[in-house]
Amino acid sequence: MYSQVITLNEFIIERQADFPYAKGELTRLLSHMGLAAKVVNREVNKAGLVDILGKAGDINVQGETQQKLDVFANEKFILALKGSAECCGIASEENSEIIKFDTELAKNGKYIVAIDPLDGSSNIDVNVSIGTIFSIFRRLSPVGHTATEEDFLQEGARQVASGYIIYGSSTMMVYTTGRGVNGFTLDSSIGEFCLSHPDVKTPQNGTIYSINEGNYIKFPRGVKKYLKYCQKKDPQTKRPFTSRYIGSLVADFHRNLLIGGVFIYPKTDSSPKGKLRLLYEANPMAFIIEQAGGMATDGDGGRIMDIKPSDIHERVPLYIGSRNMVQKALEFMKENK
Ligand code: AHM
Ligand code: MG
Repeated sequence: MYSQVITLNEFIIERQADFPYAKGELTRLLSHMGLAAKVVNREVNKAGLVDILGKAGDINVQGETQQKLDVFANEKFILALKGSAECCGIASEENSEIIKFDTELAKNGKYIVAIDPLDGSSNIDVNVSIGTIFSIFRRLSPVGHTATEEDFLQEGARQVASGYIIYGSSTMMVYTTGRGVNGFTLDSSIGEFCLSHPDVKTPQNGTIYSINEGNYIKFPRGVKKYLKYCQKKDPQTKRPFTSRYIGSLVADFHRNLLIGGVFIYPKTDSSPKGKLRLLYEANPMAFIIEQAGGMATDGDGGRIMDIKPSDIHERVPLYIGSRNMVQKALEFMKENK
């Protein structure tokens, strides 16, 4: 049976019409992200062959040094974004400073990108899902010059697009430009991301909570109490909830987005800002969850996307997912200060 397949590129070109003044720059940028994702996906799929193909640092048959996968992913996304000619700079988890492109073409790019090229990298060696997370802003500095740090220190509410790629049992790209959330699954037989999850909406209520309970002793009182609430039997609210934690933000987030749940990475006494990074982990996911009808806060009631960053690698506590679950967790936080 023939059914109409919409590829990522067709979809983003079609969607350009949603922005009457758009000149196709964001479209090109997003399609370059999709291309780099395919290259990284190919390498991720080979990760299990490391004993055959060689470890990071080894020389392969072509005389090239094998790279660590996160370094490889970082390079591929940087190359793709530089080549897109729409992006003038990048902030990456892999680089302590921002990367300012200095070619004439790139200096004329209107956008900057914050990226975690390979999130959940501790899961690579054990064949568990990993991902890429990205966030796109319009630059503040004048076009024609190199990017500045201020370009990256904007509130998440000013993102023009964000997304993630999950390298899992299938590879998907999920993104938003502020007009809903759409997901594309990579069909490796044709090498294209195809629209598989149009207009994703996350359930208002879920039955999954995702948190690293190994850190329980260090959690704020409100989180401890919320966890007890999740575990308490109450058929009316479908409790006890199910605990699911992969340790790859992209994979935990993706599951909860589709079937409903809450993901929490709270602050602790030893990490007063939590672990996750605002620019390339919390903000892009917050944009997606809000567009899907969910919610993202820092646990003190502040909206993630309202935070004005002061450092490109700053961390933030993250409570994200189904609206009613996040709100309930916040209630516990407020009552147990
Ligand atoms: P990474 O960017 O170094 O991979 O760390 C981020 C990851 C997230 O994907 C995940 O949610 C979290 O760290 C897991 O941390 P922990 O092992 O402390 O639970
Ligand atoms: Mg990360």
